[in-house]
Amino acid sequence: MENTSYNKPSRLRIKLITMGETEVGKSCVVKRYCERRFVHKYLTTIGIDYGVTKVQIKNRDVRLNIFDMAGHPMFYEVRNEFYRDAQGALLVFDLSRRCTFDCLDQWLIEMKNEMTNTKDANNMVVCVCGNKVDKRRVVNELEGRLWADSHGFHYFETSAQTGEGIVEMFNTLLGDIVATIENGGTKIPLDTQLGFTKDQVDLIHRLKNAKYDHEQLGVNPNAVKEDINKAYRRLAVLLHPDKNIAPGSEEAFKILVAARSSMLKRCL
Ligand SMILES: Nc1nc2c(ncn2[C@@H]2O[C@H](COP(=O)(O)OP(=O)(O)OP(=O)(O)O)[C@@H](O)[C@H]2O)c(=O)[nH]1
Ligand SMILES: [Mg+2]
Repeated sequence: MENTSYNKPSRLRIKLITMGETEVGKSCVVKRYCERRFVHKYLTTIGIDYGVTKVQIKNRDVRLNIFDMAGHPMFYEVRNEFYRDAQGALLVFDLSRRCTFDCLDQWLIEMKNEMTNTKDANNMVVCVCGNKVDKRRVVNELEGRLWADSHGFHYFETSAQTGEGIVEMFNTLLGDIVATIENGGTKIPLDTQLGFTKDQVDLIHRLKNAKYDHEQLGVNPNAVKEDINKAYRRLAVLLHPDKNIAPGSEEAFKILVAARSSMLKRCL
């Protein structure tokens, strides 16, 4: 029999869900994309909000079904049924509230528990959305990107209030879902390597924030010349400009050099 769904680029149906703590702005992000407007007044989602919209992605007509979940724990029993068969998810946190970022792991656990088919869970396209970028942030972009990157997810920073980043995020998410469908349902792994590792970022953070030179170098306060130089060489490799393009690495390298000099001076 002729495979009409392949010959004729028929209308696709996509199921998208939103996840994330209550009040992070999930409903507002969806509204901004679908209706191009913003609602200041907070109206918590009761269980689930369903919406459908038609979009064009990669020259294909797409019927987009959005299941906007309530983030509050009391609605768990209602929302848990809607994970099944979802092809994509917006995992939203509020850049101005750290606890909503710290909870992202919990949302992944809930998603994996509810998506009984592991294959579906692994092929789900996920966009991590740091929302409320218009407010004073407490989670920095690097932390967000690293978390998303380590899970093979996209990362976007958005504001449902101003509209910043919203269209780009949906275009990327939906484009990837369509690509997954066209690939027979298997997600194409993301090439989201940041070009640096968590160890490198942690080192930059330590060098900038540690109070004493020995803490910066990660050695004993009474370390001998040999240990100081050994620690220095190991860390210098991690910060080498050819190997580390993480933001702040140049400044961190200068701090490292200064820490080594001051410790060596005390050894004389
Ligand atoms: N400043 C600012 N406020 C926002 C933004 N997005 C949402 N809000 C506000 O945050 C509050 C919560 O937004 P909702 O979209 O209802 O949050 P939700 O994540 O859907 O919450 P639940 O349905 O309870 O899970 C509302 O008062 C919004 O006006 C944003 O980008 N910037
Ligand atoms: Mg909501």
